[in-house]
Amino acid sequence: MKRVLLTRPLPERVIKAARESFEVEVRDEVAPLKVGQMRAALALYDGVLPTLGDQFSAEVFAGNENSRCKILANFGVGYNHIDTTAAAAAGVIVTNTPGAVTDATADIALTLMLMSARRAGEGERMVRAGRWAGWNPTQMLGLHMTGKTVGIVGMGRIGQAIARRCHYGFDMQVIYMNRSEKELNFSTERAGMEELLARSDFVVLSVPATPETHHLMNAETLGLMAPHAHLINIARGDVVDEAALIRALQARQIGGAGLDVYEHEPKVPDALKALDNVTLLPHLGTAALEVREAMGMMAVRNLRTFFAGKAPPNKVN
Ligand code: 8YV
Repeated sequence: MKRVLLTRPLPERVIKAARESFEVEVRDEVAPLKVGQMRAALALYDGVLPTLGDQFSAEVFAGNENSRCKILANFGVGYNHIDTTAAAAAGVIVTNTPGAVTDATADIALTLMLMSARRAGEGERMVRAGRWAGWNPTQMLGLHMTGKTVGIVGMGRIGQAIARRCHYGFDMQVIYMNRSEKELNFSTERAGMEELLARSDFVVLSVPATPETHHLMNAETLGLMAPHAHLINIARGDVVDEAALIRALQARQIGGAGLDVYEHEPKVPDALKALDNVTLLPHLGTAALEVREAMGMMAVRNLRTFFAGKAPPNKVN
């Protein structure tokens, strides 16, 4: 039987499914693996099911060209924590879990759009602190979302799911930026970054973290957003220059921001926490049991297919 390591305690159903096919070890810790532990994992297991935070960098693969482990079946769609080129060079294939995460992540984007536009976090803090003195007609006025324009940066599966929710649920106009044209069942407009930023009431980031998308939102691009517009990031922290965003929020240069991801997770700068015009979530994108189960089952399927000698369905390198 192949030996497989699950680097975190995953839902029971996933562990059970993995145990049906493999000799499984479940690491009972929530902290990410350290370099030495990743190197040991490559030597001791035939396959590893890593998660966000396990930084499989080039250093981990260096000198591991003949490692026992031949597959990293990542739990999640984003795999920027794995150096897939170094993995390939070491003879390790990498798979991910597209599809399983789509709806839940799109739901969190909409949650952040509404929370940011309608000042929900700020209002909740006010009630909890006993600072609410009663209703008045001009109190805590936010931005009305229905009928507005959303600019979606990255029109992959998640971007399209966000577009559908904005169109069907909120009657919004959808502009998007993407390498290729996407056909949806309703009218959308493909635009360049400058135009998208200037025209959008909401800018939603749903691109993978790559060298090209690193700090895509920076002092200059934030400066192109409308002063009432909200920036939503459900992608990866790297896509936004956090220091520039803090300055833009402090100066009230944009309407607000809703973040599920951060540049140095789980560190969230105090300057960001001190601001009222930003909604901060702890990377909740896929945090629902059935979603995490579906992600895990997909990763297990990738492992099973690979060990059956076939190409796994979600190979990325
Ligand atoms: C996951 C995510 O929770 O799928 C992704 O890329 O960002 C998340 O929502 C995480 O990756 C789990 O490893």
